[in-house]
Amino acid sequence: MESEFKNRVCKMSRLINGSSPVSRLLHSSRMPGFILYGARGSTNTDRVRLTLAEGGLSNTDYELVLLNLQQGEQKSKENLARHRWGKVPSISVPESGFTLFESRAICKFLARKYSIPLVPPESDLEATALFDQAQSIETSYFAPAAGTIAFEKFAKKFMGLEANEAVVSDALQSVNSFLDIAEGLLQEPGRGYMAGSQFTLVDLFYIPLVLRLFACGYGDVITNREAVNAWWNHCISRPAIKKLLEADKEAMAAAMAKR
Ligand SMILES: N[C@@H](CCC(=O)N[C@@H](CS)C(=O)NCC(=O)O)C(=O)O
Repeated sequence: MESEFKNRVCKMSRLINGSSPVSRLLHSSRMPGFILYGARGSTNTDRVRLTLAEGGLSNTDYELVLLNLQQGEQKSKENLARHRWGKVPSISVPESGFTLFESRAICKFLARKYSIPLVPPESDLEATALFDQAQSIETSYFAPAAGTIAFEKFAKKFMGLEANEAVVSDALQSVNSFLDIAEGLLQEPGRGYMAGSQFTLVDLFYIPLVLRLFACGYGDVITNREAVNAWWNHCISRPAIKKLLEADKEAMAAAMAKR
């Protein structure tokens, strides 16, 4: 445990010596060292990685442990101790023994821990309530339908299974209805983002599943709507997000070339 922690301390040193706001925070606070347990190609893991990228932390600054979902490593005794439902992602903080699962809860925890300015201050009751409302909208009305499409058209391919087109069609209808409402919302004066006038974690929460919609050939649900398309372009033009997505694309291309 001690050498594991020292290892992470070394990994963190580059960040501590840097000059970003996060670097300065780490310099003046206790060593954070945490492990993110995730999986390659997991949209829920990517939600956390995007949050860390926005905070200026890279995967050389924290430890990313990849579990092989095809081999069922998420159902191992060790992972079930961290995540009772046997899924990814989860995080653990070796220093304190603290563990946490559910991607959105992890993102919020990390944003607050590292002062990543993507959540409203809890002292601002109304901004926090609007943020919570926007998050609930994403989780309740968007993610289940978009996740169904991602599962049917993307994940099933890797499992050697056929997509159920009737299920896809229903889910696509739900995504379209959702985006019609989002289009109106984003057109409200002074809006532009899902929780208000500024980019927050809620916007970031959409990114992995919207990318899946594009990957499955349904990008027009975004590009056909003016305000939704503008919102999406703002989200993916953010330097940290752009950099991570480009790196992921290159890594994916390299992995495919090796096959
Ligand atoms: N609501 C959870 C969903 C977690 C989830 O479904 N993770 C998927 C990977 S994206 C998983 O672990 N699937 C494997 C399994 O269910 O066995 C979150 O936001 O973290």
